[in-house]
Parts: sequence; C-alpha cells; structure tokens
Amino acid sequence: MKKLVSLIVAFLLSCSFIATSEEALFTGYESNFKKGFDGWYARSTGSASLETNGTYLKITGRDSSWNSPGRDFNLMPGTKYRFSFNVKQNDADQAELMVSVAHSKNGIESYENLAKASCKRGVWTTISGEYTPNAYDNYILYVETVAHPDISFLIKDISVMPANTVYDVSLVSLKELYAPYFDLGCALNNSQVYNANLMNFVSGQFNIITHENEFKPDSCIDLPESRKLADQDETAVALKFTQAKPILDYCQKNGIKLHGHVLVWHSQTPDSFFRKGYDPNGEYVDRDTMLKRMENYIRQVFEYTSANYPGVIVSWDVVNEAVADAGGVLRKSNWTNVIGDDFVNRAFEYARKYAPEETKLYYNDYNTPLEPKLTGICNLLDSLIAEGNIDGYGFQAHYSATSPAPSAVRNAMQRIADKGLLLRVSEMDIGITALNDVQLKIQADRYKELFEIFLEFAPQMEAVQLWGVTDDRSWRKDEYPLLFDEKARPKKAFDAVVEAAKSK
Ligand code: 9MR
Repeated sequence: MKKLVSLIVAFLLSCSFIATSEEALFTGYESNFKKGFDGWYARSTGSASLETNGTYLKITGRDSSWNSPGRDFNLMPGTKYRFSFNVKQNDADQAELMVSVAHSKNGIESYENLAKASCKRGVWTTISGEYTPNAYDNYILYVETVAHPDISFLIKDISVMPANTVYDVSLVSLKELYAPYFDLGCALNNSQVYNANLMNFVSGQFNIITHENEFKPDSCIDLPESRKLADQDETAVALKFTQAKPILDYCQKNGIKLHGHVLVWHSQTPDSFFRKGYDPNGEYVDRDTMLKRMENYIRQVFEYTSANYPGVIVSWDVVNEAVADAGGVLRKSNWTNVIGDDFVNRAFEYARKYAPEETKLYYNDYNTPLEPKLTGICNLLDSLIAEGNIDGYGFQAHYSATSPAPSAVRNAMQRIADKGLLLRVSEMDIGITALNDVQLKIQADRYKELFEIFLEFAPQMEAVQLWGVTDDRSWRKDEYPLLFDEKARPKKAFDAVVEAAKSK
C-alpha cells in the first residue's frame, strides 16, 4: 500500500510539468508556448523583443550575442537536470546557438554555458544536456548565440526535468532495521544537502551524517586571516566554517547526528599551516609552535561547534591515517617532521581537553586487516589507551568485492575490540569491476558477509557509515561501490544489507 501511494505521488510529481518560480520545490518544466510567453522575457539592454504564435517563441531586434529569451527557474542546487530546447534560425547559413545559465549569489551575477549546437538555416535543431547547479540565489536559463549578435531565432519544445525523478521513500529503512544494533550513516557533500528530495530519502535511510570534505583542515583553516594573526603570534590560527555549515545546519534542524571528520590529517591540510607566517615559502615552525597551532585549531573547532551546534556532533575522527602501509610505523608527514611521532597522542590530549564530555574520540584508518599495518595500528592504539584520551577505532572499509577476506576483517575487528574500544565502520564502499548482474551479485554477497560480521560486534559497534549514497556521486564512481545506483534505486547490495539484519 505504502509503495502504491509513493508511486502515485511520483506519477503526480512527474505530471506537474509547469512550475512557477514561487514553487518551493521545482519538480520539472515543459513548455510549447500554448499558454503564451509562460514567464519568458527578452534579456537585452537594447531593443530585442519576444513574440509567440502559441507554438514557438521568436526573438528579434538583437544587438549582442547574449541578447536572448530567458526565464527564471527555481532550480535545486545539487539536483541533476536534463534539459532540451529546439531552436531554429533563418538569418545565416550556419549559426551556433547555446543554452546558458545566469545565476547570482549575494547580488553578484555569473554565467555558465551549458550546451551548444550548430544550426543550419531553416532547420529545427535540438540543444540538450545535463546541468547540476551549485548553490546560488537564483537561476535564469537562456538561449544565446556564440557569434552572430544580430540574428533572430526561434525556440520551442522546452524541457527541464530532474534526472533523478523518483526517490523511493517507501523502501525499508536501514536505520530502523539496524536500530537495535548500531547507527547507519553516510557521507555527504554540500551540493547534496541542498537537494530536498535526496535529503528526504537520506534521512529516511540514515541517522548519522559525515561531511565528505567540508570539515577537513583545508576547508576550515583561513590562511589569509592566519597570516595576519601570525604577525603578532605564530601560534594563532584563524578558522572559518562556511563550508562545514550547510551540513551542520541540516543535521541540527532535522535532529540527525553528525560524526566529525577530521581534526588532524596529513592530507587535505595546507603545507603553509606548518610554516612560519603561514607563508608557503617560509621555514617550518618549531615543535612547540606547531603543538600550539594544533591545540588552537582543535580548541576553536570545539568552541564553535559547542556554541552553535550543541549536541549535534556525537563523535570525531581526531586523527586520520597516521600509520604507514608498510613497516608498522607512523607515516612520514608534516606532522611527524615538525612535531614528532607523538603528534597523535597530543591531538587526542587536546581533543579530550576541549570536546564536550559525551563526544566520542576516534582514531580512523584504512587497510586495517593488512599486516604489518594492523600491528602498527594496535601499537598506536595501546599508547593512546594508556593516556586515556581515545574512545574508539574507525575502520574505513574502502574494499573491493574480493579483498580483503571477510575472515581478515573479523580478525582485525576482534583484535581491536579486545582492547575495549568502541568500533565504527567509518567509510564503507565495495568496488566492483563492471556494472553487470554477476558483479552486482558478488558485491551484494560481500556486503552481506561483512554486515554479518559487523553485527557480531554490535555491542561495541557504534555505527556503520557508507562513504556516499548513490554510485554516481562516489569518489570511486567507476567502481559502483554503494548501495544505491545513479537514480537512487536500491541495488542488490541494498537488499543484502537488509537481509543481514533480518536474519540476525
Ligand atoms: O571522498 C573524499 C574525496 O572527495 C576527496 O577528494 C579525497 C581527498 O583526499 O578524500 C576523500 O575522502 C577520504 C577520507 O577523507 C579519508 N579516507 C579516505 C577517503 C577516500 O579517499
């Protein structure tokens, strides 16, 4: 019954072609000008004007290539749209026509050319393409010429439709199915959080979110402001949270937990952070200065989030990927070079000092089941546990459908669980080599086996988080690694994860 209702809703949505700019949710637009101008107007500072005969729209009197028929569209940032325009011109043997978008943010207008086509005199020609808007305050789609500033032309049969039309919110909910065992989460980026349809779907499936990139040091360190501070105090660092904010706001508004990723990492951290005056050509600072910069960074993240988002962030990756793949030792990085091998311990010390009492502090790494890395990770964890500042270990789990062996995953989990730490699977995805039934089945089987193992550790497992939602937006999109395909349709892997919980 629920399924039937959602199909009817989806059908009604797909029928509501005519959208106006007042609509909160833009569900698509089609026009053949039967109703007149339908919101289209001439973009021109000269004498360009529009006329319509109830089938097409004609622009005449142009004096610049940007003079165009244009219309306001209430597009949703992060949603992929397919558009199609039929165009015709009679004034030149050949002319290039182009669909473009004008958008503005805080009053500043900018433009993108989306698709073009070469049009022979008198021949209706289709210009089509796809467009996924970033966040702007408004959008105008328009048709202009590449050269030929003064020709007249016609447009008709216009369609601007979301590519992902149906998010099936009647699907069984993973977060509900796994509620007795652990949280189910996913990584998101800013453009996705503006997509209301996607987020409605996401919040039905998942109860914890992680920023894919926007809470990393390179997003939060304000280098120009830090340079100013360094004139007076080399230990000071200036932060900005403009990138982290949209997802934090979403979580706060919708009562969804957030796992913070990440405070200290060798990657996605500007090299200038480690240098005198934050100058890319400056010398590296000394250990004590860097320890203070690290402490000031961590302190300000917690001050900002505690003041503005109390209770939203339940856990943090304090340090990411500090152990080398070979040798069971720490990887060489700016952190080890400037501070030394105890940088991980100090990061946890500072995180504990400033984090709210209930916030769980994690060390997070990949390739955990592989020796000698596993032993290196265990040694590091032992030293952190001895200092009392760590709560948990995050298994990234960027796997393939054939590796690592599930038995190796279980073994690694057992070794770390035996230390009494909380566990989480922090960044799961399982790549396959091709998009076909055989591979999708192998992928599904591996998801099921691994989730069965995660369930064995349920008493210590806080969360399992997928590194993304749909395959097309994954950092490994060529390997189709997630539970939902590019149209947000559940894959066999989704059914397998459902099955693992049901058969527990
Ligand atoms: O998914 C992230 C991708 O968009 C970034 O380009 C990449 C840059 O390093 O980081 C990816 O996320 C990583 C995560 O932060 C830490 N573990 C490995 C993830 C995949 O590379």
